[in-house]
Amino acid sequence: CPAEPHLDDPHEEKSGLINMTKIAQGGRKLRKNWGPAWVVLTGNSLVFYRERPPQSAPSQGWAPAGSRPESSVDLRGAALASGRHLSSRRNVLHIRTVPGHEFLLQSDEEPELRAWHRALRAVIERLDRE
Ligand code: I3S
Repeated sequence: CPAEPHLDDPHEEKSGLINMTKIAQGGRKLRKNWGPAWVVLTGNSLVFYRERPPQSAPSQGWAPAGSRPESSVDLRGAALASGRHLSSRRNVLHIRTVPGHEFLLQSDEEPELRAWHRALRAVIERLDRE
């Protein structure tokens, strides 16, 4: 639909393996559980997989057939901030979605975290303008 081009926009903006923990679900604080996740940023959401989907899997656009995401959040209206006050780890990014789901993303590689920050900010700002 040309009037609302990003309402359901599954094209991949960025993907990669990054350390992640969920810290809140619907506004309720959760115990941290850091671990690597394969994260896919699309035109309107952030999708988490337990591991990288097999490269050989026949692709349906960005979503490899047969792989099921562990979770997925809508980024419309989400807030993005440094997570340095929320963790002792370095290079931490804090994401809070409108329904109150909160995540930390972390990489030991600063440029990697900066790239995620930029890509997420671009998607969230674009959704804000729509
Ligand atoms: O923010 P917290 O609660 O100090 O986070 C640390 C704890 O979750 C700790 O687990 P337990 O309290 O369940 O043992 C984790 O092992 C740490 O990694 C958490 O802190 P960092 O600073 O790594 O985000």
